[in-house]
Amino acid sequence: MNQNTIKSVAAHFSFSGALANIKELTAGNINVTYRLTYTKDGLPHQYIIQRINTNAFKDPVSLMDNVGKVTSHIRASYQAEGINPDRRVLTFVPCDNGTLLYTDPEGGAWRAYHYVDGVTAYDQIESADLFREAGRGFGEFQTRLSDFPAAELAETIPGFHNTAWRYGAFLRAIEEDTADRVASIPDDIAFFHERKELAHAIVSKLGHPDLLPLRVTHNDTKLNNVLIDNATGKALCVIDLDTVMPGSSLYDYGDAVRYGACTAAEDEPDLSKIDFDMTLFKAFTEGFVSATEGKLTETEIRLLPLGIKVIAYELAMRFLTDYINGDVYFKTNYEGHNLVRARAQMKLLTVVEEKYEEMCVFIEKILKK
Ligand code: GN1
Ligand code: MG
Repeated sequence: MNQNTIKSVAAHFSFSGALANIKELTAGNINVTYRLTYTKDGLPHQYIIQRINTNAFKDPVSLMDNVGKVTSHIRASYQAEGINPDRRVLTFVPCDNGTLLYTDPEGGAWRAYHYVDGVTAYDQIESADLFREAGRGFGEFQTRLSDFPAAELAETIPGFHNTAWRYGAFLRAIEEDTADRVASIPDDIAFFHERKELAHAIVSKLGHPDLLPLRVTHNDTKLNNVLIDNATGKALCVIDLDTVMPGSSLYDYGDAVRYGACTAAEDEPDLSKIDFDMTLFKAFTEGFVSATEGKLTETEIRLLPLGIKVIAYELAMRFLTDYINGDVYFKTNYEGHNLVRARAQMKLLTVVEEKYEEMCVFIEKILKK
């Protein structure tokens, strides 16, 4: 996107000082993100400005409404404990229409927030202590929103973690075969049919208050969505709140472990590098369970490992569905990128299946403590 476009969008937000620098940040798969540096009285002020992908998020107004409500709730909960919330929750910047959303003349939807300094969003983690912290961070997010009325939140992407619905979308993509790719991937497709019971394993139980209650969930708990304080190594702030919706805690837990305990990148083409690190699994689980103490039901805790399986299945299937559809949803960097991503997640799922019993044994130990 050209710099003048960014400048003209930025002019609609109440940023402090004069714009000095624009840098694109390329980590996300969905939105387009820039870091803006302003200077005022010789001091830098940094902001993030993002164009919301309205192909993925059809209703940016409701999305920003969710984000506003959730961040206010979390901010108030820190203030009530006398904790400064500035680095614990994102602070959004209003634009000149008084809301958190600016719509440009072409219909592009933009929002902005204060950049949190002195933190790292890790793409990969090797230290168990850091991953334990990430578990605490996402667990704390769950806990701080446990008294938020889930029904007040809009579903920003309907059916987002409804794995059964995702399986239906996969079947439709195969049926339509718009990009003419189905014939070349029979084994990949069979992989999902063979495990079709996973599509229903969580959704069929969700909504029962004593078993799997409906909760306010983040729904995109990749490691790089929790900011870790460089000075203390502690989890500070959960970011990327676009998919905060009512959902199951198992998906939040499962997605974080799927991503963080994998020994390779999410799109690693060399499948031999993909393994699942049990030490990291244990560390995250300890952090998450301790930060949600008293909030999760025994059934939820017992089913945490199922969350890892189901989310790996779901994401692998989403990548493959997008490949079949001709790469219309996820940003891709090269031809076949979605197929590589799908195969990496499929390999990860097979490893998770092998280690599943061991994970369940660990959970039983935690429950007995
Ligand atoms: C997308 O853009 P990013 O990285 O925050 C996707 C997630 C996937 C993830 C896989 C709205 O998230 O569901 O798990 O890619 N977000 C959306 O990397 O579809
Ligand atoms: Mg995201």
